[in-house]
Amino acid sequence: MSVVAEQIGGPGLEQVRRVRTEVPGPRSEELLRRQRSALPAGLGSSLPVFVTAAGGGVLVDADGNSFIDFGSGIAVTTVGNSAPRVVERASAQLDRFTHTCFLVNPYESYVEVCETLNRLAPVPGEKRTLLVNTGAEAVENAVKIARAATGRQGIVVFDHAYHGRTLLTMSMTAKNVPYKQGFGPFAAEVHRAPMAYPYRWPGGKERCAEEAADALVELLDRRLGAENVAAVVCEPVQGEGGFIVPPAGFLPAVAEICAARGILLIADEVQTGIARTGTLFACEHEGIRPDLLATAKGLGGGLPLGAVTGRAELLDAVPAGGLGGTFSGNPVACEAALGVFEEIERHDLVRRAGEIERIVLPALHAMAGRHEFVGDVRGRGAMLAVEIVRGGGDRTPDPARTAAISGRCHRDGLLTLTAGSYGNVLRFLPPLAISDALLKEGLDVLAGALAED
Ligand code: PLZ
Repeated sequence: MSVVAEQIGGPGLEQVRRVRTEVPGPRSEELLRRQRSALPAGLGSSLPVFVTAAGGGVLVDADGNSFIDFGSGIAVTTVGNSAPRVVERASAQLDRFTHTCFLVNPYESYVEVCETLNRLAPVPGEKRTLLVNTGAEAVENAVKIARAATGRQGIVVFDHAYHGRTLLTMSMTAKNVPYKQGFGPFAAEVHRAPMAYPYRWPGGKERCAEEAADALVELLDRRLGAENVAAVVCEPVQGEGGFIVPPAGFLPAVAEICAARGILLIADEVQTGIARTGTLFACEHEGIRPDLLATAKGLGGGLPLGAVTGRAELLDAVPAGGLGGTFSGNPVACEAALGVFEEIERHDLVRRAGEIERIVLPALHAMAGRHEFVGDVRGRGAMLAVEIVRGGGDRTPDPARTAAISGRCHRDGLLTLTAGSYGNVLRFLPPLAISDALLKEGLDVLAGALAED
C-alpha cells in the first residue's frame, strides 16, 4: 500500500474487497422497496446498495459488503470520502454556525476559498470567484456573467457535452434520453458544434483537431455571426459524454478562435477539476487559459459547493445584487473546501492522479489487446475509460455488453460507472486516496468481468 493511501485511507475502515451476499443484498433490497414507494421512478442508482460507511478506496453497504470504489460519487470524493482535514474543518464549523446567508452576513471562509481558487486557477490576469452550490449552477452563472459582460447572447457548446439538468444547462447538454426527453421547450440561443472525438471522427483521428476547429469557425462566422456569440463552453475532457479527450491542438485552437472574435471561453471543469486529471485543472494539460472556469464536485470534498472563477472585469461587470443565492457558499462547505486544498497539498494528490494513470492505463491497454470489443482506451490521470464496441473492426457501440460487464464488476465487488452518448463507455474515477493494492485488485476484477464475455 502506498504511503499516501495509508495516511489518508480512511482510518478504521478496512481497505478490502468483500462480497458476502448477492448484490444488492437482503438489507439493501428491503431499503430499495421503501425507496420505490417513497421516491420518484426517475431517480435511479448505478449500484443500488445502501452505503453505511466509505473512505480510502472502499464503500461499505448495509449488508456488510465492501466495494472497491472506482466512482468517487462521480468524481466528487477525489481526496477520499470523509478525508481527515475535510471532516475536521467541517465539524468545527458545524459547532460555530451553520448558515448566515452570505448575502446577509459574510464570513471569512468564503473569502478564503475564493482567494485560493483565484491563486490556483489557470485564468489570466486579476481574478474573482463566485461560490454556488452545484455544477449546473456554476455553469449557468458563468453563462450569465459572459452575457452581461459581452452584451451578446449566443452560447456555443459541443456534441457529447454534459453541463447539467437545469433548464439552461439541460439545453446545453447534448444527449436527449434521459436528460432532455419530455422536458422542453429548451432555452434559446444555445448552438452546437461538432466535438473533436478522435475515435469517431469521420475523417480519421489525424484530421480530427483541424476539421473540428474548422467546423467551429464555420458555425461562428457564417451561421451565427461571431458578434452575436457571448461564449464557447467546453469540458477539457468530456465527462458524461464518454471521457472524450480532444486531440492535441484542438483546445488551443478553440481558445485562439474565441480570442480573435471577442468570444469568451468558458471551461466546464466540474468533473475534470481539482486534481482529478493529473493537474489541478485539466486546462493545464494544453496550457489553455479560459476567461471563466466552472468547478464543483471535488471542490467541496463531498459537501455541495461550486464556483465560477474568472477575469475580474468579467465578474465585476454584473451589478450589485445580480449574483447570489440563499445557500451559495455555505460555511460548512467552504471549510470542507479549505480542507480539500490542505489534503491535496499535504499528500501531493496532483502527482497521485498521475501515478494512478500510470498504473491503470497500461492495464486497460492490455485488456484491449485481449478483447477486440474494447475499441478505445482513453482519459487523463484518475479519469480513465474504455469504449465497448462490437469489435472485429466494427466500431458500432455495444451498450448491452457494457451494462453486462459493469454488472459483473458490481457482483464481484467493484463499483464501476458507465457513460457516453451511446451508453457504451466504462469509466473509472477512483478516489486519489485509494491504495495501489486496491487499485490493482479492482483492475483484476475488471479483467475477469471482460473475460467472461
Ligand atoms: N458539468 C462537466 O460532469 C455533473 C451528473 C450526474 P451538478 N455530472 C454528473 C447526473 O446524472 O445528474 C456535471 C458535469 C459537468 C456540469 C455538471 C453538473 O453538475 O453538480 O450535477 O449540477
